[in-house]
Amino acid sequence: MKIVSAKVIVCSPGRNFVTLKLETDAGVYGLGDATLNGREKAVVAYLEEHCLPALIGRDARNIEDIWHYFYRGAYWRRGPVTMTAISAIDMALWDIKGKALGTPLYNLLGGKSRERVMVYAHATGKELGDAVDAVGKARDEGFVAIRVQSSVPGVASSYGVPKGDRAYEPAQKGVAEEQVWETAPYLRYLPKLMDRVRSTYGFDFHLLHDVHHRCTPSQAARLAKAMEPFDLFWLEDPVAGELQEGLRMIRKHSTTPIAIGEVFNSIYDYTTLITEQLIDYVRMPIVHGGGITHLQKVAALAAVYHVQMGFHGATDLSPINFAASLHFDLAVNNFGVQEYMPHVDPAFDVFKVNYKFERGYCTIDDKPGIGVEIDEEKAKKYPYVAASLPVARRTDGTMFHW
Ligand code: CS2
Ligand code: MG
Repeated sequence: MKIVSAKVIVCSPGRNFVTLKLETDAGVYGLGDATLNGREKAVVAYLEEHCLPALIGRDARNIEDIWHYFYRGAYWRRGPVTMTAISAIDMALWDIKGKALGTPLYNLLGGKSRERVMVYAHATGKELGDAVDAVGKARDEGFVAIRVQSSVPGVASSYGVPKGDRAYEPAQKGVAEEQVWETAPYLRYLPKLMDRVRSTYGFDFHLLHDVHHRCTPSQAARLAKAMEPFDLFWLEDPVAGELQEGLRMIRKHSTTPIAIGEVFNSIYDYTTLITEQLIDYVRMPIVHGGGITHLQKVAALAAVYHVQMGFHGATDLSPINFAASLHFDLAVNNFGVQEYMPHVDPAFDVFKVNYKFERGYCTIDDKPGIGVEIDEEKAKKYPYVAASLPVARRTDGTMFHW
């Protein structure tokens, strides 16, 4: 089964998405998500200049060999752009394999370990009261896992709070917006927010929070300990994860479960974190972490150390990635939770999806492969818009983590 054509489809139905389409001489084609928020065109160039020509003529059935061809063959190892390109190729090849065999992707990953996938909602508020109300709304919608974020009094801008009434989208047109952040008021504020949530709604649902890389290891250790009375399902990205041993400090002081790695892109970002049991959940998504082939290896290593999967699932990852994540989540034994941010309606004008949300869980149908289709004519209606993620500075102007 030879690959006879390969192309990249860029569109912006509500936000930018990059999709790879591989077609074979058997008339079967596959789709892969290649979206990297704020760096979309870098991945497009990487694919078009350095991958697509080398894909033509290859046997689409040889997924493992093609993965290593583009990983080792690049010579320059890893990084988000390279690994997102490899992820898209890998997803498209698994999509082809499922379609060629007439079976949904989860069947190729060991079949179902569960019938549905627990997902978590985003509950966000400009003020503490709004955030608490948003938790109530998510509970009314049936979510059993809810992430809560809010603005921080005295801090100019906080992660995760939408502007106006629009759906949350961090990337804004043009050059990066410069936001101002301070961690000290956040450390004082967060326990108040969590206390209000738990005292309002109790403990019969999973409560999550995303620190978004903004503590030092000692601050994170202090925060994780302060969270213990609120029984979090996880505290996400407590520190910038490049320094894997930085997580040791947190583990020494707290039993609050830790999730990390939405900005990671290979198993090597996790080796210390997993083998020293410094984390509880893997966040690295299929679209940035080397695809299904590589995430299988990550999940297997994680399982040995009692670490579970908790894929990133923000709306800046396309519906193709979300569907692939659901297949993966259905199959792995060490599944934790799946992030679920519904895409805006224009996205579903372009992407025809095969999954649905129902009272706190997602299910996916038995279409062969990943099962999402792209309407290329509709995609042309939504041209690419250059956009950038914000940057963050401290109040004295020092560059910080966004
Ligand atoms: C966040 C993301 O969903 C999350 O956990 O960390 O919203 C992240 O900020 C965006 O995906 C960045 O593009
Ligand atoms: Mg996050």
